[in-house]
Amino acid sequence: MSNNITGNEIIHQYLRHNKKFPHVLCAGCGHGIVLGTLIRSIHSLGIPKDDVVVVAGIGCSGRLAVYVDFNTVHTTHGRALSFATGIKMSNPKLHVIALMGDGDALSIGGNHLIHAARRNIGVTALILNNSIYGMTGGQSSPATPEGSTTMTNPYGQLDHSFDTVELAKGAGANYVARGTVFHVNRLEKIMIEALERPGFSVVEAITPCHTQYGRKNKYKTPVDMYKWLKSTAITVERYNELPEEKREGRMPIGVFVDRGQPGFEERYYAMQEGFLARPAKGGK
Ligand SMILES: Cc1ncc(C[n+]2csc(CCOP(=O)(O)OP(=O)(O)O)c2C)c(N)n1
Ligand code: SF4
Repeated sequence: MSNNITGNEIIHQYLRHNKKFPHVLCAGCGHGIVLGTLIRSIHSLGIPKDDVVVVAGIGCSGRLAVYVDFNTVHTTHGRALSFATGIKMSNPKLHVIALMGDGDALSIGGNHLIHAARRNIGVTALILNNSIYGMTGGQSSPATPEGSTTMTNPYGQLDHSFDTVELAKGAGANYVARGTVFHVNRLEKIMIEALERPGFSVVEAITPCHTQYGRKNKYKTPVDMYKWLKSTAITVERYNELPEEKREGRMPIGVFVDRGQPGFEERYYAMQEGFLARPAKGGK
């Protein structure tokens, strides 16, 4: 199916416009752009709406599930992947997307993330990384860059920050990619691949939170934040060619892992079939 879908068609086909609008996102927030790429990816793959489940945690990012006309669950903070795992196991034909903020996925839900990756459950984890806890007022998250000013670290964040890609790679995710909301077409391409792949896919979408992060740091306006994404992001291929000293301050984007291994649910049901095919004890 073509992904030439107009804004008007998106509104009528994919959004619950009569229930949940106007939306809660600040002007300049990147979360809506991520949602747009997700909707267009699903549309261009021709996945029926009834076969899609968006499972979100709590946060500004978590609110996105409320707006879309798929099967949706707005779950508890940090537990989107537990719900998503149960849904995928009970009906493997569904496309299950766990939509989480960086606080949701890497802090309170960090343990679930590494074990979902280790297990390689067939879920797409979409992590909206805005470097901060947006909804609750700008506390530091594990993705807040070291040295940044936040509500809880007014003199600068002392902890090192997690690199989501390295974490997902190390834990064994099947497909790992990073994009930004400035590079929308590239992000959409990544999203399409992630939805098509078996096993556990992790897509980190870098999205600006001007309200809680940018204003306390060097990015006074939303435009400053988008300029920052434009100047910082570089394809992983180009990044790998750079000498070590030139990598400082650059953020590689693109696909980092693409293993194509079967998901946990596939292996589980294959094992079950194997058991069922065995002759009953005492039988001939
Ligand atoms: C168990 C639990 N702990 C804490 C909270 C409070 N809480 C709600 S949203 C949130 C942080 C959201 O940050 P993030 O996940 O990064 O998403 P964002 O709002 O930035 O999109 C927190 C701590 C909660 N709702 N439930
Ligand atoms: S607080 Fe930040 S993450 Fe939340 S809606 Fe506003 S800009 Fe977006």
